Amino acid sequence: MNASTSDKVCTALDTFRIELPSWGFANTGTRFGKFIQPAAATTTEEKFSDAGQVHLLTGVCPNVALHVLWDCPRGVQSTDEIKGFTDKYGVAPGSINPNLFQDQEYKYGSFGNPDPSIRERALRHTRDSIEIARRLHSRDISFWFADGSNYPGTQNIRHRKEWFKEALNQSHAGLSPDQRMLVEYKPFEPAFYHTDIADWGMALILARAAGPQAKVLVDTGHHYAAQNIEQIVAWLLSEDMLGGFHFNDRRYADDDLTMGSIDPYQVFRIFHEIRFFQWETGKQPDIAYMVDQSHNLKGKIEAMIQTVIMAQQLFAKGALVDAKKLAGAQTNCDLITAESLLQDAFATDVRPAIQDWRDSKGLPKDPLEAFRQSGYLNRITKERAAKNSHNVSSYA
Ligand code: RM4
Ligand code: MN
Ligand code: MN
Repeated sequence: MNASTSDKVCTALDTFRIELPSWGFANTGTRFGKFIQPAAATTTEEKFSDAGQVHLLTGVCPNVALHVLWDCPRGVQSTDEIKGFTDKYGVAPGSINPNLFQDQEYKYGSFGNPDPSIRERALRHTRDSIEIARRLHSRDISFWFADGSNYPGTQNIRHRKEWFKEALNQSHAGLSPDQRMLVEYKPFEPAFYHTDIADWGMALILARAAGPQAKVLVDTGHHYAAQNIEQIVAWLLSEDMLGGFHFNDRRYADDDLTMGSIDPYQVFRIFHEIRFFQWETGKQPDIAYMVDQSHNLKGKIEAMIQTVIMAQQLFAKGALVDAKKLAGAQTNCDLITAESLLQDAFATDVRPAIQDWRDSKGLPKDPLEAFRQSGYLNRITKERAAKNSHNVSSYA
């Protein structure tokens, strides 16, 4: 690798940060069961502690996303305790995720529920979540809705859409000027006939209706197989409506596997579209990069470190595409040249340059090995094992 290539990698990495999900450190499973890990985090404090380790060793994960029902058991009152974790563990609260799917009341939906009193309850939870975000100095409130129906004819799709518009608009009214609202979409699960916000077009319409501080969140696992995700990204960028990502990989559905484990080229193409947009327009879109994964079988902290390493590699490769040459090749319809520019960047081994970058920041060259050497896992396994043997987390 020549010096200018490694410069490009380093400059790109300087700008790259990725937020970790608190729930990625907790015991999770499938609808068939959970395999309990003795070292899994069961309290919010333990989640901060584990995320702090990932940040300590990678240097690029200063924030932890929180799920209100799982991480703020006392609602707004929980913020006093959580505030103290930032200094203690070196990571600050990131996006706040209202939980509008777990309570019994939400059986037929939250903002899309035909019962106005349940919609009102969902709105109250949303307002509390915005207040939690304000107290924790979190900018983004990130909405994912499980709303939908399982059988044809059982719900009025148009009415539900209007209820969503109304409630998201009312939620938006409660934001502080510096806060944002991210609207996530997902085609199916848990609803298997219709989902109220099933795709990026629906999320876009609802985000626009909500107000100027609302943007769309792309969870890479929330698409039908073979859907062109980078095209969605390109469209959202050009509409100034891309707010952030939930990264994970999948083979079949919303599998929540490790980023880049199945199709790293997909993530590369997403990063490339973002870089290309920046190069062409000179704009710096405000995009929150976040992980949304559930490590059922892998060790949770190791899986998270592995994810961050992969994210950095793919982001760095995305920065190696020669945008000027690519623009020329596209204009001339020089197909092989254009495609090769992407393929060559993707094929570049950026790992040595990333190691140098880590070294220059005083970070371990191999964060995974450093974690294994640190003794942290042994310590928490001893501390948490007895408690975890009978503790089953609430997350699916
Ligand atoms: C959903 C969606 C949300 C996440 C929940 C746990 O499928 O991806 O972002 O918060 O799962
Ligand atoms: Mn998600
Ligand atoms: Mn998901």
